Amino acid sequence: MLTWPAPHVPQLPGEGGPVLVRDTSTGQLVEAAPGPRATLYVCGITPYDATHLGHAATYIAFDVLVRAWRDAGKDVTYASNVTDVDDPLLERATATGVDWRDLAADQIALFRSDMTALGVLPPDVYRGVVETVPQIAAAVRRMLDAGAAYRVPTPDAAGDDVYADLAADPAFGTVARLDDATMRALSAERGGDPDRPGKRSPLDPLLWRAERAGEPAWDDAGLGRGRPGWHIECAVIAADGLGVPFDVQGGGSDLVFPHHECSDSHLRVLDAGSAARVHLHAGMVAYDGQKMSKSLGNLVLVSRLVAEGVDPAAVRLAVLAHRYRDDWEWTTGELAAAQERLATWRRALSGNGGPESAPVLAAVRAAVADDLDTPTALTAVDAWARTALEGRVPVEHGAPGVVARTVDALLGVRL
Ligand code: 5CA
Ligand code: ZN
Repeated sequence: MLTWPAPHVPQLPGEGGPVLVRDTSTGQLVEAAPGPRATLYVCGITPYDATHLGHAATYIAFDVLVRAWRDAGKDVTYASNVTDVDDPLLERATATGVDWRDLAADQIALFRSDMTALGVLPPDVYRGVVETVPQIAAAVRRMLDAGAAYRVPTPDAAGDDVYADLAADPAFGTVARLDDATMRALSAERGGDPDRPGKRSPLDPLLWRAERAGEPAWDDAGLGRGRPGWHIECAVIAADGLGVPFDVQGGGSDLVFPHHECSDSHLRVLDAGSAARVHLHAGMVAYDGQKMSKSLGNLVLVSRLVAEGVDPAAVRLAVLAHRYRDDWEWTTGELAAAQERLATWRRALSGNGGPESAPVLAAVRAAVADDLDTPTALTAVDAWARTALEGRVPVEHGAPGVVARTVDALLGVRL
């Protein structure tokens, strides 16, 4: 799958230190990638509606992680997916009378232009489900052979659906650590089918859906015609792209359960016990009092803001003003505050000299390394800009250049 152009990342003096993040599963602060390599998988979009600010916030959060790792001298491999065939996409295509492939292609193109505008570093491995069907089918067959999956006859299809047998994985439940009733409720709410007759256990997730009339399907000699389930897609793309175990599994907090719980389980079953080392989740961005979501339609679109003439750097600053793991609500006030901050920074950076740059670089580095604390990073730059504009301190020649490169390299904000 085509990505988008990589923004230029300026070089900074010195090197960043270890990046600590709070693991969703344990609540502990841990080093995100202890070795010289860093591997990250972030769940990509389901392209049935335009990128909204919630998606943007999640991808900006992981972009800050990648930038911090690169600044620390790590060799980073970032993998992501596009869920370019799945129920919500097919339902939207049917409802609007558009071919599902055209709907996906249009929305993926829009996502690329949004990510480009926001200066998000593109993934190194970027794969759609459609182009990965043979590998996913092979993984499902391996799970069947290993006794970790089973077939469920389907009255409305020629073939069988295939489900994962979660009883084959003793570690199931260790990602989200939820009780049974909560898991069941979230499964029903987020794409699962706990009440489907014929399953061994209500939470067992779909791996392969036998062809139904009017739905896209692919041939597989072992499984019959059908299409992949959701969680197995991310397990296969992550394992192919990064190998296992990999360092960080990421996405928005709506993916903790069942999605990451199940994709990790599939990874463990397929690859002898290992999956992601750390789980990291971004909070949900709300609008008009509810989680911003394509299904509710309460969307603030990045593309619309940009079309209205809003500087994408201001959108990025508005997002970075919040701790990535907090839930927060987008308001017009958020944007106005970010625009004002951007204008102040630009004024402060317009001269050749300014207050000492090294403490700002150190403060921004320390803040992002502390569980991606971007609000504190912004405050450090604010303080520098305020002092610069007051103009009462001894001036370091070239300081604005270093501060601008710090903000660009570590926060992705182009001044
Ligand atoms: N394709 C799947 C993941 S494999 C999917 O969830 N797609 S999505 O388009 O619905 O979401 C894309 C990413 O944006 C996911 O990481 C999701 O957790 C995140 N996301 C969705 N809504 C919000 C929101 N309101 N705030 C923050 N992040 C969000
Ligand atoms: Zn995913």
